[in-house]
Amino acid sequence: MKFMWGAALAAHQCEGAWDVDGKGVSVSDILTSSKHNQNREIHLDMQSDVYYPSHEAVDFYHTYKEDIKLFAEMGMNSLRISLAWTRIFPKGDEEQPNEKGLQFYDDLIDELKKYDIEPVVTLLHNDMPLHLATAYGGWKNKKVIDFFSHYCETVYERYKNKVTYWLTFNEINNMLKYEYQLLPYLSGGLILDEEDADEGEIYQTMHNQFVASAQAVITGHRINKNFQIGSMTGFILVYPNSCNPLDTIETFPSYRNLFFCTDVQARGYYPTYIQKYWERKNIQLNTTEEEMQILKDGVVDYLGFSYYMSETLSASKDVEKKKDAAKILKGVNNPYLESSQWGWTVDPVGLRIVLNKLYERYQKPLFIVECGLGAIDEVSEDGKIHDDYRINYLKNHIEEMQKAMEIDGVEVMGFLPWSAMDIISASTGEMRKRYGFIYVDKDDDGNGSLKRIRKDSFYWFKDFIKEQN
Ligand code: BGP
Repeated sequence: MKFMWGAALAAHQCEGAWDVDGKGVSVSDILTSSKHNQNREIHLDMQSDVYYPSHEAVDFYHTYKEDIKLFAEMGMNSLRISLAWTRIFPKGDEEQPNEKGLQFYDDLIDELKKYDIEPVVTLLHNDMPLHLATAYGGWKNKKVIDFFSHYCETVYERYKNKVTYWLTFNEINNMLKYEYQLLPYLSGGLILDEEDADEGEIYQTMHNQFVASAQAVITGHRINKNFQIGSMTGFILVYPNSCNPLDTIETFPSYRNLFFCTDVQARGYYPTYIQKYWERKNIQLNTTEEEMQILKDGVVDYLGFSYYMSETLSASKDVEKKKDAAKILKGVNNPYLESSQWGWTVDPVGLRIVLNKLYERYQKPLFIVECGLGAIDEVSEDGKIHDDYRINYLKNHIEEMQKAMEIDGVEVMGFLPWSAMDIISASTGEMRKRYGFIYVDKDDDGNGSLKRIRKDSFYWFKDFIKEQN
């Protein structure tokens, strides 16, 4: 396969059509937008006066043909999509799949193939069936592993001759950012009380996800030995604030939270540092020998990851803490880096460092399946969107990736920036936090024609991809 130049999307952020053709309700369908609340909130009662952005999103469900035509015009040779589990098994625990849901993805994948765009398919991207969260407690319940396995087997069988590249779960490591309840909810279907996360429960939930992910790798390889199945980790690079050795020690927990996930998925066992941590915290996971064997047998073929930013940690208590809107970043301000309008640091060199760290550790192919700049884009008087800031962001990140490949010898499969077109932001539920190459006319109140407009970055990426061929 040649290098993959494309972009990424996720079903619940772009498709809309949340209750169409038999689709069930997913955990992301009952979240408010931060327009109405500072943080996104879970509304189990489905109040109709609260605006649920993913209900319509950017209506990709109905517009995918025109949108894919635009992606093809850009010259993309690949596109990361995700399947909405709820289109295929509306509640998650059914025996029989919903044919209309399966057919939708058949049509979508065929449309991509028509333009020689390789689909890279995420099996679960933050939208598990709500029923599995409310009736079973989400991923902390091991029964969910079996439901997920049944879902994976169904879609593998259905698309085995059309799809080669798969990603199992999106960013399991987000479970550990439980100060922000939204993340364990989206990732693990855990409905937590404020400030009341039980760490043991978080790790148990992750363990069940790792087992399900490894099982998905095993099943996938049985169904089609050519499948390439990867993990997907949200990678935030961590720097020590100074050359004080204690600042480096301060980075250990953050690194361990990241590497413990990639270690399990790429090596197939829990590293000693995490076992020691559990011992200290008196955390006892419920695991079986069979599950540990599944982890071993189900190591991934490649490591997918998202990269947006880095954070800087200090051992000193007297330094001012950096704050970002979604409470995702920890640590202190880094004077060498600028930040996005949402407080996410912009650190292209960090991408080269991440690629090196991952490759040194695993010697497995790496795949950048998300990277991008969330910004407020304005339509200028000339009707165009002059997003030179996004062009710079992407150009700089690509340059660093190329250094990692050419100078450092890192094996990279592709670069799929976030996002192919403007879609709903996962952390804030907003439309105004835009990442796309294609502008979508919709505002945070849900108004707008949904018209698509090519941004300057669209033309830039088109030319860039052409030069690579
Ligand atoms: C990743 C998620 C995506 C995405 C992206 C940008 O962690 O996998 O779904 O949305 O972050 O984040 P946001 O939309 O919150 O700006």
